[in-house]
Amino acid sequence: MERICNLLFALAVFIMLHHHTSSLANITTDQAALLALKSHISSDPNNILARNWSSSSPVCSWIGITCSSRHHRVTALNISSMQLHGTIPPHLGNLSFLVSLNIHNNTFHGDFPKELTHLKRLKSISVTRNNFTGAILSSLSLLPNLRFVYLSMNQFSGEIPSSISNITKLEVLSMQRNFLEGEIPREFGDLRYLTFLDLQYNQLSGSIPTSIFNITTMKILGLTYNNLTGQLPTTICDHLPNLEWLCLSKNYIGGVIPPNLENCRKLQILSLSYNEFIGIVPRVLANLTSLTELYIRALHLEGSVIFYKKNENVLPFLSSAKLATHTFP
Ligand SMILES: *[C@@H]1O[C@H](CO)[C@@H](O)[C@H](O)[C@H]1NC(C)=O
Ligand SMILES: *[C@@H]1O[C@H](CO)[C@@H](O)[C@H](O)[C@H]1NC(C)=O
Ligand SMILES: *[C@@H]1O[C@H](CO)[C@@H](O)[C@H](O)[C@H]1NC(C)=O
Ligand SMILES: *[C@@H]1O[C@H](CO)[C@@H](O)[C@H](O)[C@H]1NC(C)=O
Ligand SMILES: *[C@@H]1O[C@H](CO)[C@@H](O)[C@H](O)[C@H]1NC(C)=O
Ligand SMILES: *[C@@H]1O[C@H](CO)[C@@H](O)[C@H](O)[C@H]1NC(C)=O
Ligand SMILES: *[C@@H]1O[C@H](CO)[C@@H](O)[C@H](O)[C@H]1NC(C)=O
Ligand SMILES: *[C@@H]1O[C@H](CO)[C@@H](O)[C@H](O)[C@H]1NC(C)=O
Ligand SMILES: *[C@@H]1O[C@H](CO)[C@@H](O)[C@H](O)[C@H]1NC(C)=O
Ligand SMILES: *[C@H]1O[C@@H](CO)[C@H](O)[C@@H](O)[C@@H]1NC(C)=O
Repeated sequence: MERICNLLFALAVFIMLHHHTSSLANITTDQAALLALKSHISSDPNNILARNWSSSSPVCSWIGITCSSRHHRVTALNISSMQLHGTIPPHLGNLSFLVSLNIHNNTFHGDFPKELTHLKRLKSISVTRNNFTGAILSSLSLLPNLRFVYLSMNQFSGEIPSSISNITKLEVLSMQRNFLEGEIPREFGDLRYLTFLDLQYNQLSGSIPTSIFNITTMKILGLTYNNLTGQLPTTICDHLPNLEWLCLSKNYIGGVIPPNLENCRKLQILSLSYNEFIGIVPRVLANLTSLTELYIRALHLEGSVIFYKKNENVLPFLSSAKLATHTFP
């Protein structure tokens, strides 16, 4: 009983505090958060923020800041490509009206503060091309409105949290060129609006979860340069009517190349090189009329490299070619 009461009390305090902070927050709160960010920037070689983000001018006129006219609060922060070096302070989590956060192509480093999960209105986050380290926050799943997540080209490590599958509106997830390992969470199959999944250049292992091939909205699936094993399902394209790019080169995927690929009618780029496929290149791939690029490199194929571009009708020749069991020396 006592335990339950304590929990109820804690909950009540939490609700009060939450209510308290959000009702009193105003543009002054946003200004304080942005000035905290400014003070965490150790290098600003072009003096962009140093000159422009001054408390004597209105926050909404600062470079990279967009405010909503209705609430007069900061809705977008875009300080991309400014050669800024620094860390992200927890205060950024106080920008409670923020919808879009774009700091790509700077050299921010350190951890991603967990306070960013207070940004309940956030739809889009881009931190591509920075120097962030540490694990991908599993608590990103607490941001119910996220649709676009760009975390590529950093030094994030550890496993991909399966809780990301709880971000039900997610459309784009880009985590290329980090140090992610472990398996691709099979729960990703629950992401019913995902169109773009880019996990290339990591160290992911295990087989590709079959559930991924059930995401009918998927357009771009990039998994090259990982340690993926297993085989492709024979029904791979039964539920992928919109797939345009399937990039799987440089893994350890074996078995045959499924003739079912023919059913990905919109496929433009198919890259399968440097895997452990055996057997033949299915003749039916010639039926893929949208295909502009095909990469299937295998040792036992003539010239070793196969690179097909539209209008070079090499597919009939390929169809009977034998693929080696080991394609990379
Ligand atoms: C913001 O709220 C504080 C009190 O919490 C108040 O002192 C301040 O004047 C307000 N600022 C604006 C711009 O409304
Ligand atoms: C800051 O930059 C914005 C956008 O370039 C500009 O409109 C504004 O006048 C600048 N403010 C100051 C104080 O320099
Ligand atoms: C962010 O700012 C950059 C540089 O000013 C600009 O090119 C880009 O379009 C902006 N992005 C967004 C989403 O506003
Ligand atoms: C990154 O920022 C630098 C410096 O502002 C700029 O020269 C470069 O074009 C940017 N690169 C990308 C990919 O945005
Ligand atoms: C990124 O961090 C690594 C070490 O973690 C460091 O060696 C490298 O210089 C950093 N890069 C930049 C551009 O700051
Ligand atoms: C998704 O959220 C629900 C409810 O909060 C939770 O029970 C479940 O474990 C979460 N799923 C994952 C994969 O984290
Ligand atoms: C990935 O495969 C390479 C080459 O086989 C190996 O050196 C590396 O340890 C593997 N990494 C992981 C995380 O399994
Ligand atoms: C994929 O979808 C089909 C039909 O909607 C279903 O029968 C199958 O269980 C799903 N597979 C996975 C791995 O989710
Ligand atoms: C697909 O290709 C096969 C053999 O290459 C051919 O017989 C068949 O008619 C084609 N199907 C379609 C729908 O074009
Ligand atoms: C919000 O950010 C925290 C750090 O996460 C600060 O401690 C608070 O002072 C700040 N709140 C306001 C109203 O600025």
